[in-house]
Amino acid sequence: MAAGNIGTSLLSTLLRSTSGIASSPAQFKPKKMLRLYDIENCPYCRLVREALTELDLDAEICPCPKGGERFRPEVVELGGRAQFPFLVDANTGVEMYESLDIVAYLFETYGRRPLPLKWRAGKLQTLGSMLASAPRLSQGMQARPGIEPEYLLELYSFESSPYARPVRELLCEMEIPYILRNCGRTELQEWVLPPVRKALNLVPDSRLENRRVLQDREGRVSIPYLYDPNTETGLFESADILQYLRDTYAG
Ligand SMILES: N[C@@H](CCC(=O)N[C@@H](CS)C(=O)NCC(=O)O)C(=O)O
Repeated sequence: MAAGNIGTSLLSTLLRSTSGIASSPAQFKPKKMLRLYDIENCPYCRLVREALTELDLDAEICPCPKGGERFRPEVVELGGRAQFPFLVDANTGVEMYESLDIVAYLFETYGRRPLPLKWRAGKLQTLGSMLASAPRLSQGMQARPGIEPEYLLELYSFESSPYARPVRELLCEMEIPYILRNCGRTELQEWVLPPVRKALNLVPDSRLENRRVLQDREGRVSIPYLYDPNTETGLFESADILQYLRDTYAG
């Protein structure tokens, strides 16, 4: 991946340095997958995805970039207006706008714990998220539709990963829906970069199911990881994933 691309992605990560990285899994997991109508570089949507990472909740992401026609009409039909994020929870029948309300809802319904202090200063979080969106300019904002896959792709990601962000941006621009498999960090060893981990033969014993699945399936955990059930392809490395998506699903 181009150095500038990863550089600005890293800057976004640093600007939200303590958010969307570490997980403290929700006590209660939804039976049916949550669905989030989302724009990757929307600062409000970012807050919801950060909370999903922090609670270790997976979600089906329906990308709604500006100019997109694949999922935006569904939101207007369900909620009455084109505003994002929009959460649909088939477990409780809840459908809601407003990022901070959604975050509070997720902590209350699935976290079953008081809203962490930082989330109570909601407006500050929104401001921080706006700063973090700035370096990425319009990446992950405007539609460049790709072919819609038959089965949902699965992306193993955590919100603040500078390498996962460009992948989510491209999926958003191409309006490719996917299952966001959250892989936040719970162990100290997970802060060690994968190549160093490999050299030192460190295998963190994660508490998170997604990380365990990845370790068992592929013998290592490195984020992002994309699994495409349509072609039975599994890929690490953001540059390879971006190339694969363009080669396979460009419109
Ligand atoms: N107060 C709302 C603001 C949401 C908002 O303004 N989202 C923008 C995207 S960043 C939007 O929906 N714009 C309309 C559009 O993209 O068509 C929240 O926190 O969720």
